[in-house]
Amino acid sequence: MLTLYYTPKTCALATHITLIDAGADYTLKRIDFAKGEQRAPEFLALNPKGRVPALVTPQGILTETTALLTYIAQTHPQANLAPTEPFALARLQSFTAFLSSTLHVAHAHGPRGSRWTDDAAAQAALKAYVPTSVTAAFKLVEDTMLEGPFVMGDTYTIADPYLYTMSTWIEGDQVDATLIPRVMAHRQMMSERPSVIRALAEEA
Ligand SMILES: N[C@@H](CCC(=O)N[C@@H](CS)C(=O)NCC(=O)O)C(=O)O
Repeated sequence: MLTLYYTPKTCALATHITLIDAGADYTLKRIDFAKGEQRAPEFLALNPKGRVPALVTPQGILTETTALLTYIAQTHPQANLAPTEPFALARLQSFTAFLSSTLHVAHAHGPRGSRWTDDAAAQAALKAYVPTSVTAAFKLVEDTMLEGPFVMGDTYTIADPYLYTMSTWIEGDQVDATLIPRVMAHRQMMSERPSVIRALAEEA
């Protein structure tokens, strides 16, 4: 049994969808940001980073979406959610690492500027730049990474729920959707998948 700590409308959705895609045996624990539960002592004892997602496995707790997605794929090989051939797996990880380290970080400059500076004017500047920096990251995905119809081409992988999750933030980050039609088509396709519909219903 796996236990996913999540908060609705966050990057934890990617792991949640992947658990369903994998056919994993899982349970959910909701962390309420409005109540500051991510900084409560009980949660910090589990995940000192104070963030979601966190996944409790029989071997211990795992954090960082890229690690969680790979772990779920490799422990459920029958679901075929990640390649095993080294170059193909590295290409997949190159994509998920870009989402984690560039696109997600650009997004976080909006709601979480206090991670980088305590200067109110600097925080406002970081926030004001979000439409520019997040659009640039999505443009790179659109033009150079998304093979179509799935991220890695004809085969669905863990990259797909991860891109879908980030693409649900497009309107909030004031990204011009007309610049990224292939990303928007991928989002529409994903939103019709039973695993995505079920994950969203479980988080509602
Ligand atoms: N690099 C981490 C980022 C995790 C992260 O920043 N999660 C956000 C939600 S999308 C969070 O828990 N924020 C709570 C906070 O900053 O207080 C990952 O990819 O899992």
